[in-house]
Amino acid sequence: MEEEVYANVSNLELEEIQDTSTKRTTPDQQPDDRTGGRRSRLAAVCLGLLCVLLLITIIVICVRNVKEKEAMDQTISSLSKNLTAERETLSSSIMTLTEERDQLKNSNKDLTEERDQLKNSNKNLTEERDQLKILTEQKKKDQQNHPKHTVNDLASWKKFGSSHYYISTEAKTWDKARQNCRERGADLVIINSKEEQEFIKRENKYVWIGLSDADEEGVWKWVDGSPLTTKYWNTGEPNDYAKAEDCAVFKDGKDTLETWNDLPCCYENLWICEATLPSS
Ligand code: MMA
Ligand code: CA
Repeated sequence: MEEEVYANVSNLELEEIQDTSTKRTTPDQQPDDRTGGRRSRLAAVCLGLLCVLLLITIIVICVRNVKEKEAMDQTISSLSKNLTAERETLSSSIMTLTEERDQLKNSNKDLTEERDQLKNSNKNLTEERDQLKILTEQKKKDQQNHPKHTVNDLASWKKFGSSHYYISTEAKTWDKARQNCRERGADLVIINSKEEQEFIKRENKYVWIGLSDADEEGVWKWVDGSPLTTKYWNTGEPNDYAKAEDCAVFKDGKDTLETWNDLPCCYENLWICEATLPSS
């Protein structure tokens, strides 16, 4: 039964199919079918062409992309090379600068030490100089207070009162004469009594004495700085002749006790030194 039913159905279907195919191949419908076939072929060709065009476009884009990527890669690698080189240069110059800085630090340290040493030695030298100054002053004073001359020297000096007197045998200017007296631990004579004036007059010598107004015209002072009180000026003296006479001389061959005259200090005369013995 079942088989019969299936067979009937199959027959029915077959008939239907045959009907349809008979309908399609109707002679009235033939030109339409040909045009449709041509169209679909044309469409297929167009589609194919489009596919080819698309493929070509895709290939072109791909090639271009690859080329661009290559160019970009090259640029990047050259940039990175440059940067690496620059970084190396910079790091080497940093190293050099660091070394230089360290050297400068070192030399600065050395110079600071040197400066401190120089400061120290300057301080020491200044102290030494000041000590030497004091010693020199002291020596000068000692020389004045304790004459250098020995007993033998003194034999050629003339004693009067508590002083010894030396009369030179050569002539010098007033300043040089005074210097010579000081070198002998004495100074040019200071006459501060009538007895002393008489004593020197007896020597009968034309000699410089320790009296001058070189510091202030008309103000006569002895070499120890004391002012002139007891005076033995010759008549008309001191006259500061030609406004050029600031040093006093003791004239010989005078009848009176007034024997002094003022003369230009640059004249060369004998001189007389006076030394006071150390009190001890
Ligand atoms: C004169 C007299 C002095 C003066 C001397 C200078 C001879 O004396 O004027 O006072 O000092 O000349 O040579
Ligand atoms: Ca004079």
